[in-house]
Amino acid sequence: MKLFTLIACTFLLMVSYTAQAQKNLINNGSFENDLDDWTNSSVAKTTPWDVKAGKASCAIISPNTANWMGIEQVIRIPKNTLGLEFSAWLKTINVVRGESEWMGAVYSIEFLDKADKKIGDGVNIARLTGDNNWEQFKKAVKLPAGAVSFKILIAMGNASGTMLADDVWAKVISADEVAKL
Ligand SMILES: [Ca+2]
Repeated sequence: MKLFTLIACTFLLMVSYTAQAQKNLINNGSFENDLDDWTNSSVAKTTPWDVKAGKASCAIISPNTANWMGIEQVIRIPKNTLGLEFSAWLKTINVVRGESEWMGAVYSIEFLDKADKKIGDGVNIARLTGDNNWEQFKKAVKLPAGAVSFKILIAMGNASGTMLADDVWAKVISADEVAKL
């Protein structure tokens, strides 16, 4: 009986550890709650017509290449985190970028220090042009020194056309996974 209790407790601990590791740090990354928790959200809309999961996705429709039209979220990094994995499902329709190579339908991360200052150049996870069907873009990143939070950006960066996004995720990865990076 004692052994059974021990096994049951170990199992419960493992389940709760896994649940912790699998937690999405992004709020409303599914866009099921309209654009709640996203800043600068006036440049985007949620749509029920073309979704990856659930009942809604996020759409950014840009008429020309003159502006940066992006939504953002700043998230505090949990204590003792060594690395994070970012992912999102993206789709583009007829995206034409401006002159510079960094322009396009963009999914990027910036790490911020305790003064909310950007550390380094940021990490680009996807930069799309043209037509692309729903595809998941994923990148595991080792935390730079001094990073306290990260900013997630989904944007039509000086590009015209339509970008759709759904199931935006950021999760803590284990020391083993970070060692492999
Ligand atoms: Ca959704």
